[in-house]
Amino acid sequence: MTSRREFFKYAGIAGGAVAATAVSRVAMAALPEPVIQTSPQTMAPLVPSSGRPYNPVVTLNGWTLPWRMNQGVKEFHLVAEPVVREMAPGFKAHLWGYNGQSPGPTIEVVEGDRIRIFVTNKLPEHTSIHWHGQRLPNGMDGVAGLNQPAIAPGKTFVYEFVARRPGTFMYHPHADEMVQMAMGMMGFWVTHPKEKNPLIDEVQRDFCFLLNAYDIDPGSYTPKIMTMLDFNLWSWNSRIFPGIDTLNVRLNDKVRIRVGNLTMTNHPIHVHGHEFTITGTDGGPTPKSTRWPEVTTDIAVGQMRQIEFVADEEGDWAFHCHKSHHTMNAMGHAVPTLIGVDHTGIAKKINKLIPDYMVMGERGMADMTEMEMPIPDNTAPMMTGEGPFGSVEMGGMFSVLKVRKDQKPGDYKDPGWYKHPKGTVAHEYSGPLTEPARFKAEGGQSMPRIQKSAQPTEVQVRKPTSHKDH
Ligand SMILES: [Cu+2]
Repeated sequence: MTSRREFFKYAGIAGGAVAATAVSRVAMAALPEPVIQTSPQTMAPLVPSSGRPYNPVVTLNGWTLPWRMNQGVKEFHLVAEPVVREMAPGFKAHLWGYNGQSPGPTIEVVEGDRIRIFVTNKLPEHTSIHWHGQRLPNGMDGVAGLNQPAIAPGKTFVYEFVARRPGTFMYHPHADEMVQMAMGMMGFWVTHPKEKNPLIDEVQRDFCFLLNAYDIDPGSYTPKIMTMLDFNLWSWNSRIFPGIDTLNVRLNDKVRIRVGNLTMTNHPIHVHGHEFTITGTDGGPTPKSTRWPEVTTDIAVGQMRQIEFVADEEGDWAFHCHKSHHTMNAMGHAVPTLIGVDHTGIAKKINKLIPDYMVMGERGMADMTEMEMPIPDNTAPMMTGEGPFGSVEMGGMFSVLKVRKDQKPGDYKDPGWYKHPKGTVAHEYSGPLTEPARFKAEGGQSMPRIQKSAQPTEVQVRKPTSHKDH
C-alpha cells in the first residue's frame, strides 16, 4: 500500500490550484496515491486539468478529490478511515470518513467518463461503498453481501463503471450502515453534462453539501451510534453554525445549490430574499414542466435536490433548515417550558445553597446568548453567531447567502457584512405609542355552546418535554 502523505498541496478559497503530476508507467500500474485533506476550510473549485472540461462545484467546508488519468480512465483513491473533524471552531468530533475528512471528498466527473475507484479500508471493521443514484453494473452497486463481499479491514477493492447520466449523487457505505453513517461516512458526487443539455443551465456558482446529524454528548468526542431521532447536532457537511462557511456570490449570478439528505429526518431548506426552482433530483434533471417558484423545499431522507435561482437582491440572506430545532446546537430536550413562570421565590431559596444558581427561560431562551454561560469543554454553544447587529441566535443548519455587486467572478471569498443603503434597515420607532383597541366579542362567538361550563377555565400551553413521540 502507498504511504499516506499530502500528494497535492491545497490552498484555501483565497487561491491556489492543484498541480498536475507527471507519473511514470511503473507508477501507473500501482494504486494512485491517496490525497488526504485535514482542513475544514471550503477549498477553491478544482478546475479540471485533464479529461473533458466542466464548471467545477464548490463543496461547503469541503473539497473535490483529484484524480489521475490512466489510459483514458479517471482513477480515484478513497481511504475509509477514522478522522477528526472540527465541527465548529473549538469543537472537534471523532468521526469516520474518507481521506482525512467527514464527509469524504466530492467526486466530480463528466457524463460518459470511465471511472475506476480504489477503496482502501483503514477502519476497524469491514465496509463497502454504494454509489447512490448511479446507473452501473449490478456488481458495482456496493451492497455488501448482496452485490459484493464486504471490504475487510486493511483490504483495497476496485469499483469501475461509466458515469452514464449527468446529475447530483452521493456515496456512502452499505455495510453496517447505521453505525458507519452515524459516524460520518458519506460523500458527494457530481456528474457534469458532456455537452449542452436542454435541462441543465449554465451557472456562475455551483455549491454542494450533505445534510447530516450527530448525537455527541457535551464534553465527549464520539457520536452515539444508536440514536435514531434525538440527535443534538444538525450539520451541513459535518459542520454546525457558526462553523458553516457562507455562500458568496456576485449580484445577478445564476446560482445552483445541490443538497443531499443522509440524516434520519426531513429538512425543509429555506432561502431568504429569492425564489428558486428545483432543477434536479438524484434521478437527474427535472422536466421544465415540473418547475415552479418556491422559497422552501423539503428534502426527505435519502433524497437529493438541486435548486437554482438568480441572485438579484444584494445583501446577507439567511439560508437554513426551517425546523427551528435544527438551527440549535447541543441541547437537552427534556426541559419544560418556563416562559411566564415566576422563579423569584425558588431562586432565592436555591441561592442560599448554591450562590451561582441562575434561572433560565422565563422570558424565552434568548438569554442563553446574552449570558455567555460557561459551557463544558468540547461542545458548541446552543445558539450563537455574532452578526453586525448582535447575536444571530442560531446553531446547526444555518448559513448566509452573501450577494454582492463587487464580488469578482469566480471569487468565493467572504466579502464581510453587507453595507445597507441609508434608510433600508428596520429601526426603532420613536413616535407616540397607542394601546390596541380590543373587541368585546373577541373569539369563539360564531357557534355559541348551549351548555355553559360551571367554571371558566384557562389553558396554559406547555410544549412536550421530549422528542421521543415523533
Ligand atoms: Cu432540518
